[in-house]
Amino acid sequence: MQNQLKEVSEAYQYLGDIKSCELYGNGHINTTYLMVYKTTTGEEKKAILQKMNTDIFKNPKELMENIIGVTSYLREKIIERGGDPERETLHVRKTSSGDDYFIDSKGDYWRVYNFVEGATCYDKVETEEDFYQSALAFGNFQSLLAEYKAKTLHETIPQFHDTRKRFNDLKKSIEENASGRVAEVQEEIKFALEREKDADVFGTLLAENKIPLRVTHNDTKLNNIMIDDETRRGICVIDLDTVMPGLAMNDFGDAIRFGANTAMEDETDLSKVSLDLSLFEIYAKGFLEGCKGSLTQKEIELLPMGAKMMTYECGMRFLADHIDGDHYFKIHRKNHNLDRARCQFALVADMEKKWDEMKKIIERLQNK
Ligand code: ADP
Ligand code: GN1
Ligand code: MG
Repeated sequence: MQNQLKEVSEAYQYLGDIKSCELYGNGHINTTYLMVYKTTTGEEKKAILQKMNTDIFKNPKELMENIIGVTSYLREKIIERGGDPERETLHVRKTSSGDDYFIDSKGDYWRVYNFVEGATCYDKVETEEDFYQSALAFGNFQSLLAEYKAKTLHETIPQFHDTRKRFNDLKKSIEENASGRVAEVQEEIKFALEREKDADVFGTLLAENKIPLRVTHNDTKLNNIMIDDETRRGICVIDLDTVMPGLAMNDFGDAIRFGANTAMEDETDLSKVSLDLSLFEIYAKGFLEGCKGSLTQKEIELLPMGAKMMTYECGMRFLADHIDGDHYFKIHRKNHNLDRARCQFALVADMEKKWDEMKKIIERLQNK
């Protein structure tokens, strides 16, 4: 690994003298490093170095084309509005030879981003205001990209939020039972299979043209947004690997799944897991404001379903990965994916209990 990092740092040597490169952040997919370097003028600077996960993103060239396209577009919009593009969007740093990424001698793909200074990614909501600001920012991200040419975007992970596909994938994992764990997770399997009809809700509405495809982020958890340490605004949306055509309700829903849970995503004490209705309302308000009136009545009405759908889908993905033997999400302890799946399903169950209240909150906001 040291040799590999040395080779990569040489590819970016023009940035300056690399002082350190340490693992960083809590993402489940890429391998992220904080790189500290000294510029030729002696200034100490930071950058984010990432080894892209090419098992998951099978076409890193297309993935980087998406990211360059989206970040260049956002950059112009931010400049038009008098903002600071270095802090308000990701910016891919080129290699010494002018490429957007580096392929090392092992065939691994690397990229470097500007480090967003003076801002923090949170793994748990600390204040309601922060959560509201993150909702505004994710809503705004969607409205900023409303006119982006969706056709130019590659599908970086096919059928990423096709819940029916995720359901079928889970069934396949159960049949294959690669890790021999199926017998131990019967209760979780039952929970997922019992809700099969939910898996088709959005797919059916899409097929009937009742909801639109938009350019969405598709991975809107709280630690994919940077909150400015001073202004407390959601300053920069990060983790753009899954920006592609998707559903507004899913961007809303994934943020609720992660941020409006009273517990962490991998909490093992399920009595701590529940939907915080007050956070649900605050996020819905911020998201609608950020989307600036662009959502249809149907989309707004379906926001509670987005929250339930993303939680159910994510639970199935964690469970399938546990059954497969933990190849997709990074794990940090035994049964980590199972703990995550249980937690998602406990949250789904709580949403089902609070369903009428969730719907009433959205109706109230809709009629304001
Ligand atoms: P993953 O796909 O694995 O989730 P991310 O792109 O979300 O990877 O990065 C993982 C973490 O690294 C983020 O949650 C954040 O804490 C940190 N991070 C990523 N990009 C930046 C950046 N440009 N500036 C500061 N921190 C960043
Ligand atoms: C992954 O990359 P990260 O950690 O921000 C995953 C999301 C899941 C999330 C669950 C590309 O997000 O879809 O909702 O974990 N990203 C990918 O925490 O699969
Ligand atoms: Mg991330």
